Amino acid sequence: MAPLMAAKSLHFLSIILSIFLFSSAFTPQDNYLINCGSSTSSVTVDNRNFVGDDSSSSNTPQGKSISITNPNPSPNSSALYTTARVFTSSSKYAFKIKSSGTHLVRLHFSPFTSQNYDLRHGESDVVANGVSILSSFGANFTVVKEFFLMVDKLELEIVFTPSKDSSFAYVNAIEVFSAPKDFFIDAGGVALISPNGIQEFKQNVSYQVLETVHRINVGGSKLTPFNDTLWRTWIPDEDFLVLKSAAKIARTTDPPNYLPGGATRENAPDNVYMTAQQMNVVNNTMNFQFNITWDFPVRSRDHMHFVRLHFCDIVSIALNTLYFNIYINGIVAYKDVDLSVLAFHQLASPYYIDFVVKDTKDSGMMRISIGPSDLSTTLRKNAILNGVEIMRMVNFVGSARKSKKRNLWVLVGSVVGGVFALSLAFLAILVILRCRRRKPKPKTRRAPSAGWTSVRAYGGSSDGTMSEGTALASLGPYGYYGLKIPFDDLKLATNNFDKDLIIGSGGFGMVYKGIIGENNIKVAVKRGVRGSRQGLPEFHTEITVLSKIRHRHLVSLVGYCEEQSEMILVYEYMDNGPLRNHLYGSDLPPLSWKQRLEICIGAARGLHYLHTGSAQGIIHRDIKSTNILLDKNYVSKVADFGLSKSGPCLNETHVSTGVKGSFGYLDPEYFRRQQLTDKSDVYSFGVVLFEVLCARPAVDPLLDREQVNLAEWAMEWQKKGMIEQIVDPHLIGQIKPSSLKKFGETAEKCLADYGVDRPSMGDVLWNLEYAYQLQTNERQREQQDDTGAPRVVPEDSMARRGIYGDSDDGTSDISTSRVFSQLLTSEGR
Ligand SMILES: *[C@@H]1O[C@H](CO)[C@@H](O)[C@H](O)[C@H]1NC(C)=O
Ligand SMILES: *[C@@H]1O[C@H](CO)[C@@H](O)[C@H](O)[C@H]1NC(C)=O
Ligand SMILES: *[C@@H]1O[C@H](CO)[C@@H](O)[C@H](O)[C@H]1NC(C)=O
Ligand SMILES: *[C@@H]1O[C@H](CO)[C@@H](O)[C@H](O)[C@H]1NC(C)=O
Ligand SMILES: *[C@@H]1O[C@H](CO)[C@@H](O)[C@H](O)[C@H]1NC(C)=O
Ligand SMILES: *[C@H]1O[C@H](CO)[C@@H](O)[C@H](O)[C@H]1NC(C)=O
Repeated sequence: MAPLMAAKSLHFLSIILSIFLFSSAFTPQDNYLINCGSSTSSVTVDNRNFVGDDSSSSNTPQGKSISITNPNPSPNSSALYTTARVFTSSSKYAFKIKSSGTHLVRLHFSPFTSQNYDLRHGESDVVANGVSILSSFGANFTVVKEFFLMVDKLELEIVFTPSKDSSFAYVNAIEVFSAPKDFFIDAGGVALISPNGIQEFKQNVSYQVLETVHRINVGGSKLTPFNDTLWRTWIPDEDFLVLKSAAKIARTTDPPNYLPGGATRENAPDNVYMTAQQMNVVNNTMNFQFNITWDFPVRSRDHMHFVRLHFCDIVSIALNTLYFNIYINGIVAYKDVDLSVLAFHQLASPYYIDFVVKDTKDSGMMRISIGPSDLSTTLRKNAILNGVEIMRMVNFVGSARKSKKRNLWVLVGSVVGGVFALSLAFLAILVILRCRRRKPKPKTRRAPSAGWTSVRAYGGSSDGTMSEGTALASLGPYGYYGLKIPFDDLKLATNNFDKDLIIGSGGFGMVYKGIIGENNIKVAVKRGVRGSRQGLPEFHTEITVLSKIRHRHLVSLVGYCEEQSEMILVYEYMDNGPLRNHLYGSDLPPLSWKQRLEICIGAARGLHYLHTGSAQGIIHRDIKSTNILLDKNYVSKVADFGLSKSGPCLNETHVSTGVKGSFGYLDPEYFRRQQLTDKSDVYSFGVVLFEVLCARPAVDPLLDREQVNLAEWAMEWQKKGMIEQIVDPHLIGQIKPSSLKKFGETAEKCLADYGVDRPSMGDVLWNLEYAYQLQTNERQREQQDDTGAPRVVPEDSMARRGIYGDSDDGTSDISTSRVFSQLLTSEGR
């Protein structure tokens, strides 16, 4: 009981720690919060301190202005709104900028009447670093205007000028602060939705100014600055729903699984991802042919908008069951969205997709719909949406305008009209590189092996395509010397990166199926997002690591291409895709117990080789069932070394780069020691073993609390000696009790809390082989094996032929001999 409790509390601790690690509050590098017209040194609003801007402070604007105070402040209203600064001519606030990049600018307007001014009659023209962000702006009630703009200089100037119809301008409060890094990143490839359909914008217009128009917590309640990581306000979606009865609110109480590469808490707070609208399907026989539609008022004609849609699959009970379409203004903007793939094969993992929308009509609305995809099965048709942000693309900073900047703020009133027209000529392409999402693929069909859409799916095959030899010095089967492959050949191999050939997507970019060389050999071509800063180190790591190792159970690198800022890795093709797809969440036939054991043994062999076989001792760091791929003969291979690090330098690099493993597989010891070791791989592999046995994801947030985490839940049953209770129903009656016992014990040892208590991969391999022997009882056949070296897994013919030379390091022979002798003496271990 005590160990169980300890394990549980440890697991709980690790959850707390992981929440802590992933959620350290955002602290902007530049952070100016001004309480305009106030002489008070500081007032605290939503946990932030706003400072006054009277003449004694460093924030005083240059130019003619007056501080005024509301003689009758409403007790309800914010402390910020009891004072205002009134400008009777152009006045300028100048903010020193420490960190260049996107900044948020919020201007608060809350009109009141003082002795000399009725602020309801004030109208402001506002220019920020030469860009007109507001023109003739007046308000009869409190309004907060929010802008995102790139500041790449040492100063941000905000100039207030009375509009030509008014004698004064005013403002109550100003916020200027740095946006989180990578909030918007130029990388090209965002979809532009217009009445002409979808186009891809290749222009790189990084200096766009965005004005927030709508920020919606779909299915949820109003969120105030107090609740939001960037002090934003989110409002409910109800009033925008065209047909309320089409939608039904979905809610979860579990916090979202923020994953590296996905959306962050800064993109939207937990509460946005914990609620959604889904299709209100009244009964199971009902026709699913309907959409959920929202209409958002916008300035439509001649305006462009940036739209960010937030998703988090809190409705599915299994992966790869939810497919839906997104329509914007009646155009298919994204067909067959598969959040399981986009969000790294985890449910309840936040993600978002960006669009640029252009409307030529004057409807005054932007219509966003979601509806079921043809890919989903009738029983599970659904569509969800968690959040919407719509931002008007205000302007651009062109070089021509920059040169005229000195006069600009005087002339701004007359310039503004032309600016709106001009802005049409410039398009913003704002992509979150971090999430590396690609533009929507309206015509993309899923590849025939539909499940083969792992985040970092690629692979090799063991079917003999390598048997011609890939010695680096000789002409390989692909017709190349060495590993470099010309870009043109890859274009040819993939039909110019044909979308229909996409077989996977994720972290690094897209994965295409290709046919290469004179022998028409199938390959997987992993093309990095161009200009991806984050991908480059992983790209080089992968080339370095993979080019050095050849092993039957490790995915082989065929070659790479680093021309014209392309980063492409080419692997052999793995016909049967990731192991996970054969376990759950797809229509693939279930694997037999014998097959599963063979697959686990193969993967263990590959890992064992990584840990011990090469000179450096490589730690994989991201072992999971999507990184174990199956070739056409169901031989398993470990894939994805992009995250691998060799042992010795791990400590420093790791701490500085943060958690890179996957949720649900991560070594709990990581939280104590901030360090991953080869025993961390053993832990992750233990989770995979239980995944194989129970055919369910490592983390399934929609299950009951005690079942959410597979490691925790399976360990409980294993320790009670009742593991058979949670075995995949497909395996019932197939597994011999002795084999199950051995397998369960092996997985249990892998999941020991402390690395030192876990077996080495060599021991794991040995025990799995024993479990296989107990299942198949193939003693006679082995004794007949005339080589005298009994094999328990399918014949390793290539190693026999010496193709992989000394890479296949012979440890397998040692371990199988041990198994053999153990069998002969009929002892357990
Ligand atoms: C102040 O709050 C009360 C209660 O919440 C509300 O009835 C009243 O209308 C509010 N007054 C103003 C001026 O907003
Ligand atoms: C505010 O109200 C005044 C008079 O009450 C009106 O003249 C003005 O147009 C209104 N302004 C806005 C922006 O609605
Ligand atoms: C948001 O913050 C307010 C306090 O301002 C709090 O009362 C409310 O419960 C919070 N809402 C959520 C959803 O966290
Ligand atoms: C359930 O579906 C049937 C068949 O489409 C339909 O006739 C019936 O009205 C539905 N029930 C409800 C409550 O909508
Ligand atoms: C959903 O909306 C789109 C765009 O208006 C439309 O083309 C499609 O037919 C609708 N789907 C259903 C099932 O009504
Ligand atoms: C586009 O953006 C990249 C990265 O931000 C930058 O290096 C490049 O100079 C930009 N190109 C243009 C034409 O602005």
